Amino acid sequence: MSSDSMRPVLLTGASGALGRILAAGLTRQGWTLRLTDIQPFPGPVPERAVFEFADLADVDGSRIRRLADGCGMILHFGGVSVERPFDEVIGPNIRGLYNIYEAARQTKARVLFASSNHTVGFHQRDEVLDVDCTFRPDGYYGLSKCYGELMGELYFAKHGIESVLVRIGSCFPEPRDARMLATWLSYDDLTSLVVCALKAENVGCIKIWGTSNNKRMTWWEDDDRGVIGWSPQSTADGYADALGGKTTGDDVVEAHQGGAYCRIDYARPE
Ligand code: 15L
Repeated sequence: MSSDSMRPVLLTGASGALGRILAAGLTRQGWTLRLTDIQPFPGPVPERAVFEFADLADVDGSRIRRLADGCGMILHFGGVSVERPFDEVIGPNIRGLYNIYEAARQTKARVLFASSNHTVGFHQRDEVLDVDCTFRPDGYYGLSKCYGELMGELYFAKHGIESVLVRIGSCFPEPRDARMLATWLSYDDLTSLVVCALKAENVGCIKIWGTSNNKRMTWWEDDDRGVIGWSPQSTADGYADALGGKTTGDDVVEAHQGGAYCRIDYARPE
């Protein structure tokens, strides 16, 4: 069942970079949002939105459940969003995921889970992957995103809770280096993806590569975007001349899709 624009949508991680883009973009398009984060919302809360603090890692997940009550969909952008030590990741990204999916189960909401390319970061850059490729996380953060995707699959198989699992590449205003010629996702394409996920009927549990229409460098193909009718309009291709040479010179970083995340604590003997 699609989420109608009369029902509120819960957005976690609302105070983060992508949360703020979505809060602004979705309310402009007429969606009513419940925003939540452990950090205060920077700047004025948009019209058609309310903000409430919540800690995803709370052992008692009742606050998230209350926030999700009556929502058609949970856009889950909260949690640790970069590589961090295990003890920092476990609360928000492991316990937090459980709280989100329990809230979805009890309220029958669809989940859009902001997963990451770091679920597959240790694949080589000369591979072209489809969404059912082997997980190769490049750190504890990427590993927590694998867990999130599997949580989505569990809750669909066992409870029929629908999920749109989006493996986001690099979502920034513009691509910043040669790697992002493959991984870039524009803010407009992110917003249109979320709107497609909100409007689609019966999605099941699907996986989508969250990148713009980058053709000059492509590592990822064959996903489920057709199920929600998403077609990204931006492309990093026009940045190829400016950024093609912007590499690090580090063998481990440049060999792998996850880039710099692969290098963190890397100790494998060559
Ligand atoms: C991510 O998953 C991060 O959230 C983001 O900050 C970037 O590092 C991005 O991946 C990337 O791989 O460029």
